[in-house]
Amino acid sequence: MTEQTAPKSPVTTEQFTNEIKEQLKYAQGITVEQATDADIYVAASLAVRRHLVDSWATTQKDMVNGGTKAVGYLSAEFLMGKQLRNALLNLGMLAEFDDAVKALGHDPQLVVDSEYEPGLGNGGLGRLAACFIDSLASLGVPAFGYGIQYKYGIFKQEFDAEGKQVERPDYWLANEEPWGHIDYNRSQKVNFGGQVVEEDGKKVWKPAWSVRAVPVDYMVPGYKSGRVNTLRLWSAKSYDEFDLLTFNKSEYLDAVKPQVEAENISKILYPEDSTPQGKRLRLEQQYFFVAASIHDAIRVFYPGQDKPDLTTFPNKITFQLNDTHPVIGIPELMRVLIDEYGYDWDTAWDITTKTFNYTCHTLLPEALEVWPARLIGELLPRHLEIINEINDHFLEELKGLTRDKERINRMRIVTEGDDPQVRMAYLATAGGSHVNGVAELHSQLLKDVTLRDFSDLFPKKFTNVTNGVTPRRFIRLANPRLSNLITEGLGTDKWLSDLDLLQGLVPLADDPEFVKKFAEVKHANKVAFANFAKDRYGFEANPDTMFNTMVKRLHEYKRQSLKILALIARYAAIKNGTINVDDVLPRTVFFGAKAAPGYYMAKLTIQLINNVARVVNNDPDVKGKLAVHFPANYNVRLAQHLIPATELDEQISQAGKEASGTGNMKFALNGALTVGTLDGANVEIREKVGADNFFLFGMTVDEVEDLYEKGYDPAKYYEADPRLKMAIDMISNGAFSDGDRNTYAPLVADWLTKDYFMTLADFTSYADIQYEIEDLYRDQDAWNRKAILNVANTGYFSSDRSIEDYLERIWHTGPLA
Ligand code: GPU
Repeated sequence: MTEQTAPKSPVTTEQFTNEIKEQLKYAQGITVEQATDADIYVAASLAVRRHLVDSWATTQKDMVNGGTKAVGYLSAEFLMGKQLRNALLNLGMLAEFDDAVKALGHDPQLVVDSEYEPGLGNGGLGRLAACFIDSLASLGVPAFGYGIQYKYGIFKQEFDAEGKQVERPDYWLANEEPWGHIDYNRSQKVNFGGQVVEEDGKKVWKPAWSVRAVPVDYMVPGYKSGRVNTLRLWSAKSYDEFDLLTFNKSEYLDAVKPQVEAENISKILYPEDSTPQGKRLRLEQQYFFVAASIHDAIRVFYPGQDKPDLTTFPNKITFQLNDTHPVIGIPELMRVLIDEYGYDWDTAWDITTKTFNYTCHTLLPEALEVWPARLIGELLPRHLEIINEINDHFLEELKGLTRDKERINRMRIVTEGDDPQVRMAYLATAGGSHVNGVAELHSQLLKDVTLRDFSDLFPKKFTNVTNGVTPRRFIRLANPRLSNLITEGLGTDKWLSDLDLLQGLVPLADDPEFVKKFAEVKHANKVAFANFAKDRYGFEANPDTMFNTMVKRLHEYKRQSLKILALIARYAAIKNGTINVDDVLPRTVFFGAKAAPGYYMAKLTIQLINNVARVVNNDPDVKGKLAVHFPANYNVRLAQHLIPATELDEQISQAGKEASGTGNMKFALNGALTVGTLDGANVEIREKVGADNFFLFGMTVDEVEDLYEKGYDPAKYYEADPRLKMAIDMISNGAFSDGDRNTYAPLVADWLTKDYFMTLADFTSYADIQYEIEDLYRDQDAWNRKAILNVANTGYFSSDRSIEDYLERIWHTGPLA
């Protein structure tokens, strides 16, 4: 008997069937006979939503009245994934849903599939925000996620006949969207432009234009906590729906112009990842959602009060800045406190610094946002004044802490010169209580390198919170077979809200019966993925080969090029007989990656991967030994299918460049082994699972630094390893471009002359470790034992644990009573 602690459904199948029928009839005006899968999806979602409403209302009430400080997670991205099954899981209604939908004559899978995935994020940063709000709700901590309801999410990726990435708009709101509730009665006014004037010795901002921020609320149900939090995404609307004056002059198009311009603010998610855009519209977006959120929090926590005592604000809510995108919130809160509520500078600064905390998600210096002061001045003139004043006060404070003038100068929030720049990471560090990195190594490097001066003078501000992922979506929903086996092995399903319990599986790694079952689960997942891939993408993947996956944004530092070079080397070796075909371990390699539309090298890498896949998959010489697939448009849904089927995961960034990674955690928790560098959270994963159960290769951070210092010459590595030479030469000779030698010339030239991320220097150790990997894989029992130990020892990487660390180290709050 296993202990079942999962939530119990509030309804019977029959009741739920009737609720769906009611929604169809009254909300949609559709008969059961007329209903399509998509109609059933909408009806079921609306019905499910009704079961959350009471808890949502009590959670809000308890939050405002209860005196427990809330968390406001300010993030330009929330990459939520599909909502329906997640809500069903948290309500304990998965089975009732399946049965009700069947009773109505539909296939539950098709109904669930008709939900269109909201892609309101780029990658790791946005998905982390989604995991965090899930965990906050599951821990019963009162919280708001605050962001933007982009009309167009991350682009839909397609590949053209040449294998190049083509971006298509993702107009997700063209479909009925039952989860978001638009609340016109709680809109906020957000101002832009104009100038600052003095009136009675006071600074007064006279803005030139305003946008109406309308909240769209998503319920965030906790697992087993009985709490439902709010994700409040702002949508931009115009105040001048229709300019009558212009219209009367019958200039119809001009009449709607202000509306079009205002609504542009929330029109599109910037598809940049780890590379800031520096565009005016982007700054408008940032200010838009942050200003609306701050005013919203004041409205929520001081209802109906004209003159609230905002010195208590930091006891009501703590704002976490998810990277630098919301940092304009610091001068905004200062402005609100001083200009709107009449506080003096010092009081306002005290409130502000107590309210904000900043999470940094990168080590790439070029990824830290910097805004031209001139642009801020045009859009937000009062904020620029305040930022300059913050800078002045800060420099004064520094003079009291150090005599090192150069250091003080390096730490300027606003740089000097004709075209001063505002460094948002510095503003965040100065204007908040805590700064955290997202993995041990990353936080250490932040202190030692990126924010060294700050950590020297304000050591107490700096801390680490290692990232995590939600086990509800990424184990229970994505991998029901493994979930059942874990519950069976542990004798309880409690691990879903206490992931450290996975430790109990350690002894089972030596139980042949359990190992066999684990192997069966993995194989069944591979078969299921092969079917899904055949159906969705039209390719055949052989489940009797090793499934080896690299999924993440396409970026040079992540080094998809290392993987593709090693793969080409392997292909070449089979073809020219360097390795005997019979000795080759059959492998199927999966890639998934979007490149920022303006990132030339990344897009060329995508083209190369697609063409390697084309050549390899059509070559009879390697048939059954090597296959490469690159399903387009990697997203949360594809992750949920592919991760559980993967046996070998690639985390091969240059050491010191990946802040954390979160895919690495999802794979380990789903029983894949990792081949990886000592980078980001790989370091901690390896510590937890044990060095024997992790394939480590490549240079360390220190070795990378030394090599940069010595002078790195990639051509030397090309000459030194014949496998690498062979792979690069094949590309140069047009093997993957129908004989054309120019197609990939820019990639090859970069590798041989620059190779900033040292792909070539790590090639040999990466190619060598493949033998170790394959030897182990040949002993399936030994492999599965290690895979089980990965599952058993990675409970630490639950986002519940991350949130507990934030509560203890940064937020100093907890669950509602
Ligand atoms: N990350 Br900066 C993004 O996804 N986008 C960004 O713009 C920046 C960072 C990622 C990091 O690259 C990744 O290592 C980390 O796991 C993730 O944020 C969440 O912290």
